[in-house]
Amino acid sequence: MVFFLFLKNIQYFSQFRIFTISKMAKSKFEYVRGFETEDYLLPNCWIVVRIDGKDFHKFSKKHNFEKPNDRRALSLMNRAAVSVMEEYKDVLLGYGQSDEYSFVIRKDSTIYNRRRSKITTYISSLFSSSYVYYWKDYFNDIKLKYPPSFDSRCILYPTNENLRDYLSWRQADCHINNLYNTTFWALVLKGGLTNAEAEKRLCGTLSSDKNEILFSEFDTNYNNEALIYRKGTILLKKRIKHPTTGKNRLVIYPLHEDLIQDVFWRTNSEILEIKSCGFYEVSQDIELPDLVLTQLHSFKSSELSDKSEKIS
Ligand SMILES: Nc1nc2c(ncn2[C@@H]2O[C@H](COP(=O)(O)OP(=O)(O)OP(=O)(O)O)[C@@H](O)[C@H]2O)c(=O)[nH]1
Ligand SMILES: [Mg+2]
Repeated sequence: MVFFLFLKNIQYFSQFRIFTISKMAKSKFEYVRGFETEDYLLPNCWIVVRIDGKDFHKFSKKHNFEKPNDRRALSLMNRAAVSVMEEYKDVLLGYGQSDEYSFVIRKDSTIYNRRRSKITTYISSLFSSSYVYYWKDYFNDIKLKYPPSFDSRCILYPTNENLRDYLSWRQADCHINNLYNTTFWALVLKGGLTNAEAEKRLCGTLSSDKNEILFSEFDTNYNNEALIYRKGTILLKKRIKHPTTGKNRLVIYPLHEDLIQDVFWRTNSEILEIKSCGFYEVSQDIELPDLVLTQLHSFKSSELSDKSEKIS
């Protein structure tokens, strides 16, 4: 028995390449490793990683983001999120709005032995570096004035209902903030109010009041505002038919739809069924989103098989 335990220990330590039969060879500092704590996530739960930009009210000002929404900034967020989803095959869905992105990792994932710190730090650092890497593709000659950073947290959801409610919460938040910001900036930029006056005017108003202000004072029907602003962006792994070659290609496809309703979950049933991707019928009369076109262009034949393996 003692010998058996001894053998097990050999196996354990050799994994960390510190095994040595002689105790003398270990440094006297080795004991500090014992202070490190393990942080394994519970099995069989959906893992959601949400990243959020640090001080983006300042970052957006410094870089003159358009108000209330800057299309370039949102597209760059989506591009960085695609990098994360290309790298991590267990991420089944991404949802982004404003300066935040949520990534849903399949509940049966064994990624990094489900170690919380590995998962959150790798995802936020890949997101941050991709944001910087692709900056010039979206902002052209506008210089990045300082390096942005994103925090990251990890939340576990034991049921499908909890997961759906989480995503519904983020999308409802997107709607509430966007309606507020759209009305606020209409009052300031078109109505000539100061920021403080606009804030006061909106204090205590309901959604219907804001809709009415937009409609009656600024000739704006909120329901006609772009879906990307009102619903945020849902990224899903989909097989689509390549428009020119006719071949099936696996891409990360952006949708700007209502994910609160059942129909979204029926149409994209692969998510809750924990399948690695679904099929997306691209209608003949719509153009593929730029985000998909860039993925198709970057698929050189050799890279393609690599990438497909990674994310299928
Ligand atoms: N003008 C403009 N601002 C944006 C846009 N997207 C995000 N922002 C700014 O980013 C902020 C994001 O909100 P928060 O994450 O709550 O605020 P934060 O300043 O990032 O603060 P922390 O996340 O706590 O560090 C918004 O309040 C806006 O000021 C955009 O498209 N246009
Ligand atoms: Mg933020």
